[in-house]
Amino acid sequence: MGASSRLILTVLAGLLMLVVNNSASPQNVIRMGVDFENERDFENSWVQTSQKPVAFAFAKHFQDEMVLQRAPQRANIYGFSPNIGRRLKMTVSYSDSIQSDIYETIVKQGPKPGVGVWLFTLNPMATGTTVSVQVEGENGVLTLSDVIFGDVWVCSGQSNMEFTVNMMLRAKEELEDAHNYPNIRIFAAALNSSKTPLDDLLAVMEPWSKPSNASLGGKPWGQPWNFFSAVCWMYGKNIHKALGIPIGLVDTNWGGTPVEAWSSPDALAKCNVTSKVVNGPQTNSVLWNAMVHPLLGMTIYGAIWYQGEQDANHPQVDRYACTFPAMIDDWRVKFHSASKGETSDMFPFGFVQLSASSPDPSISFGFPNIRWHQTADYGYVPNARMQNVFMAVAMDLPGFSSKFGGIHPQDKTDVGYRLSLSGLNYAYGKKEVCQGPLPEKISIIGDHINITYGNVQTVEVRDWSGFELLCAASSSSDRVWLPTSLVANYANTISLFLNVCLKSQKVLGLSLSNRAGVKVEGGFENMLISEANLTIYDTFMVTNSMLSALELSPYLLSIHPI
Ligand SMILES: *[C@@H]1O[C@H](CO)[C@@H](O)[C@H](O)[C@H]1NC(C)=O
Ligand SMILES: *[C@@H]1O[C@H](CO)[C@@H](O)[C@H](O)[C@H]1NC(C)=O
Ligand SMILES: *[C@@H]1O[C@H](CO)[C@@H](O)[C@H](O)[C@H]1NC(C)=O
Ligand SMILES: *[C@@H]1O[C@H](CO)[C@@H](O)[C@H](O)[C@H]1NC(C)=O
Ligand SMILES: CC(=O)N[C@H]1CO[C@H](CO)[C@@H](O)[C@@H]1O
Repeated sequence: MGASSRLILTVLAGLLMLVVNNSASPQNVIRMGVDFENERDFENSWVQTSQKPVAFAFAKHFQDEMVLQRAPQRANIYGFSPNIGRRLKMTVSYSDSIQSDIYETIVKQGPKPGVGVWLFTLNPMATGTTVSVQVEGENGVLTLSDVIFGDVWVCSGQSNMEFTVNMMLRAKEELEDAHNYPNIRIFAAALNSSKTPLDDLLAVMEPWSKPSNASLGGKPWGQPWNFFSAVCWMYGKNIHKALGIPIGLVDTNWGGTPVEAWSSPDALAKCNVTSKVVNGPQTNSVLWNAMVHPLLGMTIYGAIWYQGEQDANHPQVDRYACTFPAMIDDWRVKFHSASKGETSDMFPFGFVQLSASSPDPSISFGFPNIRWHQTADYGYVPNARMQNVFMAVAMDLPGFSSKFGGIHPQDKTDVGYRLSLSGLNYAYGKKEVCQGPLPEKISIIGDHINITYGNVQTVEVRDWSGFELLCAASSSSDRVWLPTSLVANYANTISLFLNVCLKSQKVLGLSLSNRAGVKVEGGFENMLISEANLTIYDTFMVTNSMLSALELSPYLLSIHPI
């Protein structure tokens, strides 16, 4: 917008304000919908689009029964109109009061000729407030009914996020229980891609609904990969039960897609991703364009993510350490800007660390690398690179015999529960045990090796067997995993027999069985740790992050109550 037209609009807005303030309406005039101070940010967020949403309409994800973001954030409601320059009036009516609030805004020129866009920013609304909304334009009235204010979470990623409630273990119990949570509302975007960023979803897979056997279980009944996401549901349900607040879940995910497809060109540029591979929904930025960009103006509380499998096999798997954190940064910047500052530019972002995919330790599919890179190579989150980011470990919850394939574990109950504990701790400031113990120090004396954990007072040992040491001679090909056992455990230290390795051998690694007694995939050979870093016969201290890479942490203190 040029300086002169900007000035004219500002004057016009002033006049409108006067008109409204001087009217004798009994309704409260809360706030002008157009906030000219943030105009430029908003403008920048509406970029070129191939769509022509010329009808007077809400953006597709504004529907009856939706959740809008509660106070202290202010929710945005937006849409399209052919009548640029036209004044719009929005009435927000409370379900429990005769009061209503009036808002005003003006349809602005959108990025495409003839396509106007409008946006209202509501007053902060208390938790649980229920309203109906009317937007009056020249061509009619748009309405939203049964809108409730709570926290809005976006759920994204690939197939393990797409994986539905009706595919999970305990599906029957979940579906039978669903109707008990009318203040959790669910919405799923359709699977669509686009070469250019879109301002509106192309289609909706599941309209905003209250949870029920049908809405959570998908239609037609039993069809997998439909709706609704099991991890998204379990996460939202646990947060709802813990805090008692309405929760809106916005499901936008697509199986078999890499992080690059969900990343804007800005995010990819940060990691020098320049490949121009065009391959359906795996193409760079196409899901960002069609399934994230249209949502940016909506005020949200946070996002959760379960993805990485598609990047594990990539020849440049190691760039995930850059692309994943860069995508999180970029989403935060863009949601913040397009929501006119209502969505935090550091909104909480939670993810599930990849589970094990094969019981054969020689088969790793690059999963250990991705697990490591999911933490920006720190081994834990939050960390200096990934702030306000939290995760759930899933390494010990594999689904080797899952009927949907070994990379799709069916136990989504535990994963969703762990992620919600982590979310309650990091996104809501509750004190929850949500981290496994992180090894801080390794010491060797004689034939014992001590591992001391830094972030816990006591380590609970559930099984004294199941430990293995990776013994290696000088040649790197000459390595063998040999069983060993605990000899003692002290408050936050465990002590293991070391002498299963020969005196001439180095100890390169240590592994622990999962709670089902299954040796999970992943030797230390797969990790980004060279032999030199792990000559622990010679070195008493190894860094925290290096040891976390050994994936010791999930096993000794399970956060799951058995
Ligand atoms: C859920 O819906 C399916 C399909 O309509 C039906 O077979 C099943 O009995 C329903 N379950 C409950 C608890 O209503
Ligand atoms: C978007 O997805 C829906 C649902 O799968 C499909 O019907 C529609 O054709 C898609 N639109 C485009 C433009 O791809
Ligand atoms: C990207 O390329 C530039 C220029 O070659 C280089 O300075 C920068 O370190 C690279 N960044 C990454 C993340 O590889
Ligand atoms: C292991 O830790 C225990 C408890 O702190 C200590 O008594 C023991 O000497 C340690 N052993 C080694 C080999 O460091
Ligand atoms: C983290 C760390 O100490 N890395 C070192 C591992 O060993 C290689 C080879 O000696 C070093 O180059 C790394 O700096």
